[in-house]
Amino acid sequence: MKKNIFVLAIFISLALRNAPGAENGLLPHITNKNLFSTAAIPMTCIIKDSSNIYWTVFTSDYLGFHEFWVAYSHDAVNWSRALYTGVPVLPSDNYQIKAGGRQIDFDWRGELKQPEARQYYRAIIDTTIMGYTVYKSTLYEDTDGDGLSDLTEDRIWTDPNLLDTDEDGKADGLDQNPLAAPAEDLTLREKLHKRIIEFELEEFDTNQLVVVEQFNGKSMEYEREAGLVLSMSPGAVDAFVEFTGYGVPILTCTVKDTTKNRLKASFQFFVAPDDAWGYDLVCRWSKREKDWVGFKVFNEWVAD
Ligand SMILES: [Ca+2]
Ligand SMILES: [Ca+2]
Repeated sequence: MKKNIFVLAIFISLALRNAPGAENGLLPHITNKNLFSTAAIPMTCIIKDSSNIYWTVFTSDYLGFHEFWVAYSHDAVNWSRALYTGVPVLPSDNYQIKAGGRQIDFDWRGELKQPEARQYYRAIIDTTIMGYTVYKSTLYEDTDGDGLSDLTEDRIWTDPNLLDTDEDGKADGLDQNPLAAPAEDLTLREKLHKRIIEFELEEFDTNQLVVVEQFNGKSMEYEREAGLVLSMSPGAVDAFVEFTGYGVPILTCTVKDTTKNRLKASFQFFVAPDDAWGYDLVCRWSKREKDWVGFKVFNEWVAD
């Protein structure tokens, strides 16, 4: 059970870990820190279109939800980068996927399994539709030339007309935190917020996009092994959930001062109202050890 492991783990890992330095130069197609690496494309299904171009179709929750992605090839050996389709994977027995000259059609066969629809929280999914058509041109369309298609930027709330949405010198397609520039002069409370969020991101074992709610109105980058992090103000988080529905993990960590130079943090991991957990902790900053010490975790809770 994650909860018990977590209590032990936070003591050990927070104590051992040094604050990591920001890592720049994230390259798409080479590392998996932002865009998919071609090497990581799973060849689960390969179809050929009328122009003899091969298409592989696979599913991923890289941009938050379980959706179809494609890549194409002229020889079925060397593949393009992964292209996001925005088509949700719905619970059905079979799909029929057809690559035409200009479009790719995704059709569900058989009844959608409504009881299983819980994992498809997306508000904008119309489950009465039995299929989607995606025009190939929309898969590549990248108005600002930052390496992310307009379709992708629509999903992750970056500006499709601006190469570098957060103006930190890293183009959106090379930026693991495309909505937040690195922050300087963090207060102790903000540093603890960042430390706890990064600890939880380390524990999170997929590359699914996560949203982090800004603390203290401070937009900041968070280090993570793989996958995007979207830093949003509390108001933007509400709007994001309203627009996309539930399903994308939202991490919140507020920090308050307590007596005796201690800080109290409250962490929350939210996916949906019935799928959330959190805890409080106290600790203090040791000037001598230049690290957080004396962790005490309490008030652990799980939504039911
Ligand atoms: Ca773009
Ligand atoms: Ca940027």
